[in-house]
Amino acid sequence: GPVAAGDWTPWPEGLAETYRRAGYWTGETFPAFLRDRAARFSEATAVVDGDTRWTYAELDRRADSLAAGLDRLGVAEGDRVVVHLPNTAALLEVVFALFRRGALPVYSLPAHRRSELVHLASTAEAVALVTTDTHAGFDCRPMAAEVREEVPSLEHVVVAGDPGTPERGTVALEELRAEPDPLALADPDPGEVAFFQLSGGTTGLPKLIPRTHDDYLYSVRASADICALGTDTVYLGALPITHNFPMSSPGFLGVLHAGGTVVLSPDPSPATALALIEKERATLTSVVPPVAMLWLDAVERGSQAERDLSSLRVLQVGGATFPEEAARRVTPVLGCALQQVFGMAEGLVNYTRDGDPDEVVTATQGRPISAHDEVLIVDEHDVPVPDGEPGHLLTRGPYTIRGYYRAPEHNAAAFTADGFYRTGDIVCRYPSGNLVVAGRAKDQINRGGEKIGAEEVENHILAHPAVHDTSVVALPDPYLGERTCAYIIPRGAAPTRSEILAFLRERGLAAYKIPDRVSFVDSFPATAVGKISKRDLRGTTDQSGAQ
Ligand code: J2J
Repeated sequence: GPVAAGDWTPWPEGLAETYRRAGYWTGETFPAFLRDRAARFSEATAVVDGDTRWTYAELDRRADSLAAGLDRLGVAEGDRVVVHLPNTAALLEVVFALFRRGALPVYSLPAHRRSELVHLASTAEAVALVTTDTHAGFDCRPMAAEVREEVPSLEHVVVAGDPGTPERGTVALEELRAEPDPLALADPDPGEVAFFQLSGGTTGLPKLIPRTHDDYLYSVRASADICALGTDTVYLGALPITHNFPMSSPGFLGVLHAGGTVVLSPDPSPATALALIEKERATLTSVVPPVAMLWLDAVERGSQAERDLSSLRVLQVGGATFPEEAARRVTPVLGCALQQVFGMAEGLVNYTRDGDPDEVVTATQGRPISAHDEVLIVDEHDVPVPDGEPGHLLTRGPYTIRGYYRAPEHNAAAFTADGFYRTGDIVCRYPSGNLVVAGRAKDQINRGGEKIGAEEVENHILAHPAVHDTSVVALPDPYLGERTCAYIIPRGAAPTRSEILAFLRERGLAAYKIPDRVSFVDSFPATAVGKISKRDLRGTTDQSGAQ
C-alpha cells in the first residue's frame, strides 16, 4: 500500500469484515467519489468562492487536469503532499487532484507556520507543499521556501495565486492547471490510507492520523444522513475546512456526497460569514463556540441585526464546550436549530439529532454516529463507571483509528491492548445514550476549539537560554473557554514577557499556540510523586506581576 504496513495500524480483519458486511465500508474511494458525484450532479453548483462558481463537472474536470500537472511535476502515486490552503475553491481542486493522482494529502491549518509545516512535512516525508501567496496579511511564500530548505524530502512548493519572485523548486498552481491530458483515474485500495489529519497533540509533537478511504467516507455518508443533507443543502464553510469538523461532520465532503453546494467563507467573522449566509441562502454551517457567541451577539444587539438569515436551518457547534446559556440563545436569536457536535480527528463523532428534546440539544454533546461505535467510560483502572458518572472515554469502531502514524511508543499509551482509543476526554453518559463532555485528562489546551499540546509549547519555551523550566496550562476564559498561561522559572535574570513571545514567533509557531499569559515563578507546585501539578499551577499567584 501507499503507507508501509508497519507505519500504521489497520483494523483486525474480522472487524473489517464486520464493517463491510454491515454496509459501512463500501469500497468507495476518494478519486471515484468525485467522479461519481460529477456524473450524478453534473451541472449543479459544487463550490462557491467569491465570484467563482464551479459545477460538479467543472470541479471534476479541474481535478483531472491538475492531477495530470502534478504527475508531470513528478508527484507520484503514494507521495505525500502538505496542503496549507485557506478556504478557497482551489483547495477542493488540489485535494481531489491529489486523490486522482493517488497522492496523499497531509492537512495543515491556514494558521500553521514554519514550525508546524516542517513537522508535518518531515514526519510525512512529503515531496511537496501546496500553499498560497498571502493569507490574512501573512506572506506564505518566504516561509514555504524556508520549509523546503529544512525538509530534505520536500522538492516542490506549489503556490496558489501569485508565486512572487520565482524561487528554485517553486511553481504556480496556475501553471500546473494549464496542463490538459486527463490521467486515468487512480484506483487505490479502499482499505489503504487516503490522507493524514493532524491530532491536537498531548505529549511530544502532534501526531499524524492516518485515515482510509473506507473508514472516512463511511463517517461522511453517515454524517450526511444524520444531518439529512440533500441537493438543496447550501453549506457555509466558515471554519478552515481542512479541519476534521468542517471537512467531514458532515462538512464539505458530506455536502458533495449529497449533491449540495459548498460556499466558502474566508473567515468566520460575523460581518463576512453572516453576509454570505444571506447572499447565498445557506442552510447549514458549523462553528466553534466562540464564533457562535460572536454571531449571537452581532445579531442580537450588534452590527448584523438586519441580516436575513431565514435560509439557515441548522447551526452546528462543536470542537469545545458550548455553554448552556449560549446554546439556549441559538434558536431565539438566529431562528435556526442547534446541533451539538462532539468529534475528533481520530474518529468518533457524536451528534444531537433533529427531533431531540430541547434539553438534549442544549445540554449534551449528542451520541455516536454508528451502532458499531463502541464507547466505554472507565475509571483510572479501566473499569467501567455507572451511567451518569464521569469517566475516561475510550472508543473503537468503524471510523476510529487504531494507531497514529509511525508512533509506536505513543500508541502503546494512547490505545488499549484491544484497540480502544483513549480520547483523553472525561465524559458522562446519560441513560438516553447522550454524552456530556465534563473535562479532560490529556495535557492539552482547548482554546476555543483550537487544540494546543502543552508539551509542544513547553519545548519551544525551554529552548530559550534564559528559561530554566516551564509549564503551560489552561486558564478559564469566558469567551474562548480556555486560554493558555506559560509559567516560567527563569535561569538567572528573568527575560521579559515580550522577549519570550517574540522568541516563540521567531521559532515559527502558529499564533494560536503563543501563550496568552506569561508568568514568572520561583518554583512549581509538585504532586505527591514529584511531578509538576498543573492543577495547582492554575491557582498559583503571579509572583512577578508580569502578564
Ligand atoms: C467539548 N469538547 C469537544 C464538544 C470536540 C467534529 C467536531 C469537533 C471535532 C474536533 C471534530 C467537543 N464539546 N462539542 O474532529 O469531526 C474536544 C474533545 C475532543 C477534541 C478533538 C469533528 N468537540 N471537543 O474538535 O481533533 O476534547 O476535533 O477529544 O480538533 O476536541 O479535537 P479535534
